[in-house]
Amino acid sequence: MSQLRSNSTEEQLKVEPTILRTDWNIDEVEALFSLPFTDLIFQAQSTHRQNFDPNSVQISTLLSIKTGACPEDCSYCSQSARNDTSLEREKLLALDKVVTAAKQAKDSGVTRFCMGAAWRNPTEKSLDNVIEMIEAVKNLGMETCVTLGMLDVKQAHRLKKAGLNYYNHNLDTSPEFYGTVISTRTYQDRLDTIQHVQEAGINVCSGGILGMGETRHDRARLLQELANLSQHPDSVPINDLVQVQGTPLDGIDRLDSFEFIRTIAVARILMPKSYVRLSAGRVDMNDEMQSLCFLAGANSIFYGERLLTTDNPVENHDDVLIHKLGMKKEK
Ligand code: SAM
Ligand code: DTB
Ligand code: SF4
Repeated sequence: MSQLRSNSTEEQLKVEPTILRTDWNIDEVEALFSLPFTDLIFQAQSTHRQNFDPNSVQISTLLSIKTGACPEDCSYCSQSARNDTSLEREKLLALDKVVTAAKQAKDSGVTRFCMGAAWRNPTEKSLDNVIEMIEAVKNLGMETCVTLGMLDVKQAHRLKKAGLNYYNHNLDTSPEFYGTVISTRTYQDRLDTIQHVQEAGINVCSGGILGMGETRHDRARLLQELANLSQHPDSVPINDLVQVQGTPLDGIDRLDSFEFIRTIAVARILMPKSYVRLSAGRVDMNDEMQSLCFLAGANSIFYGERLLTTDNPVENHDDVLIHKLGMKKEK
């Protein structure tokens, strides 16, 4: 005979109607992380179903428009001039190359095109060039996203005027762990850029990287910081560290898969209406793990065989997985 659930379990599984909170305290966030795995996934999936079509996945394609020689010292990054990686540097791409790549992405069903530049921040001249790219990609009928480093208020407004849809700027990790990963830009600098983007009326894409040697407390603090911004980011990329030879973080112990999935689930619960993107690191995840991430509330991926400088699953593999799961690409 099946056993009846205890009242306390019933309590844990009760899903409240969606309220967008920006006042999460760390004990609440850590309590979510500590739930039994199936209870956590159940709660995340229930939240997800209240706010999204659970079988739909948003897809974006990335293009590196300026590669390498970055003055920042992010210890995970292939593009920092301080990291001795084998990456070939490239100046800002010509407009026609960007348009060709965007057209290709559009032909394979992608609706959002994201352009990334290895800058600490854009100069006014380089922003002029990026604005031309944004306008050209928009003319193809695609949504645009860029990630260019720090922005001041005026630059954020210029991008808004150009019609930019999303700006990606990650917090990367907790404020406490941050200093062990990057020293050339402060956490507050990142918060300031996000605020400038939000105030200009551009959708914010902000998340972080897991598997850099941080603790569960740091992962909880990262999500708490994101969820307690004055407005939740519209999209929250959760990256699994891609270990790149020549970077200080190469060779670090990989994060346990269940801990990664738990982090996705907690992000979904804290930020119920945000797209949670299963971002870098998918080449090292099997299909079952990615499926659990979708079950935990991830509903967006980068699609196409390159991220910025590293590999991503080939399109055909993602198409087969999406089909196998009975999911569809969001239009
Ligand atoms: N240079 C700009 C900046 O850092 O703001 C924009 C591009 S940067 C490559 C965008 C984001 O990619 C970083 O904030 C980081 O979260 C993520 N990223 C970079 N290298 C990564 C890696 N090896 N593994 C996982 N995520 C990575
Ligand atoms: C984000 O959070 N992940 C993307 C996007 N925003 C720009 C970048 C991932 C980069 C992975 C390492 C690389 O390919 O260089
Ligand atoms: Fe430069 Fe961005 Fe890489 Fe940091 S993450 S080194 S800022 S390209």
